[in-house]
Amino acid sequence: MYAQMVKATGKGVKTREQMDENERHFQDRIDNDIKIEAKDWMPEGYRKTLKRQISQHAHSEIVGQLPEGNWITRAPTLERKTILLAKVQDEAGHGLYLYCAAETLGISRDEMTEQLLSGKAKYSSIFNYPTLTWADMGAIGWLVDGAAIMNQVPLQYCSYGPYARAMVRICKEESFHQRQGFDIMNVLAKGSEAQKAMAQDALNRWWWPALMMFGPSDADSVHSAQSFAWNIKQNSNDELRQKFVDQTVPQAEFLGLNVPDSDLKWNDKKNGYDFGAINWDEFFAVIAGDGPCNKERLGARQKAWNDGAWFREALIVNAEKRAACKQAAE
Ligand code: FAQ
Repeated sequence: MYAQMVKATGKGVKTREQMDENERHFQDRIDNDIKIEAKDWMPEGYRKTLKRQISQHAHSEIVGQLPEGNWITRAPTLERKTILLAKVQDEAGHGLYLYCAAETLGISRDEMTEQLLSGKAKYSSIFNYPTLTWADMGAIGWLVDGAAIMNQVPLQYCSYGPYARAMVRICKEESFHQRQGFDIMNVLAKGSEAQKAMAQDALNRWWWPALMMFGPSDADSVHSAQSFAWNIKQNSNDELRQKFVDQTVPQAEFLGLNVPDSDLKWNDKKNGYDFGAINWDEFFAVIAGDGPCNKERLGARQKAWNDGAWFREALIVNAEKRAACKQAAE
């Protein structure tokens, strides 16, 4: 229903009359909530959009390990260390499910990696900010995983089966991540003055980048109209951002921390918060490669790729030897 609504108005989205027979049949399946599977016919644009979004999502999970990975050796207790280690491992798992989902569309892991390392493929803007204190582990779990869940819950119901199914487990794990982050913030916010100040400082630094995670404003979102029509997206960037603000502000109040936005105000009429202007210049600079840590993040991924070259070669040689042995035995 929603898809049809947007389809009629979306820029560049074909009307029913402009579609050929295959496209009409495909759209009927989408509109009837029938999942599209890897071997089904699909418009090239649908395949391309999904390859782009799923691979960028996978890259975000993998690059997203880096800011928190930095803190595994510095976690304040053994318990916090094991929790953080498990979380960072979960993110690696999410990346792998997502790479597998993207592969079903006909793109290889090597191609996706090449696109990440060459800068052709994006990853989430949020991971280009530094993690300066332990409170950043709290802020990332609470705000970044919180924003990720807000965006990913609807993706469980998106039209592409492999992506939707990957999201189910990912969302469950993100929920644990969000809670552990909130728990870190809660302990710090209820701790000494210095700990509370550390929590406030982390909130100050992560709040606005977390709001940017939802993507450009609806007016500037180039892919939304078509993604609505194909039921890849079910909520707009601004809708999800608003939901996130409405959900998170009361949590900050519970923690006794101040959201760093002097324009933040409850609006009875819309039953939600009004909030200040986002610095879109900063967002576009970060996604163009000019954030505080872009070079460091890509440098780390490049190093991991180079360091793993001997292992990839060994795997190929091993596979060839095994195949030769099998052939000789036949
Ligand atoms: N960062 O037309 P739209 C996580 C790009 S997972 C960078 O609105 P769309 C877990 C966009 O790609 C976080 N680039 O695009 C975790 C496009 O450029 P392109 C990742 C962004 O696709 C937690 C251009 O701007 N989640 O955090 C961003 O319809 C903690 C125009 O934008 C996902 O990827 C951004 N924030 O909507 C891990 C979810 N926003 O490709 C470790 C799946 C937009 O044409 C620790 N993705 N761009 O060159 C989505 O839902 C969508 O792709 C959106 C963007 C909503 C992100």
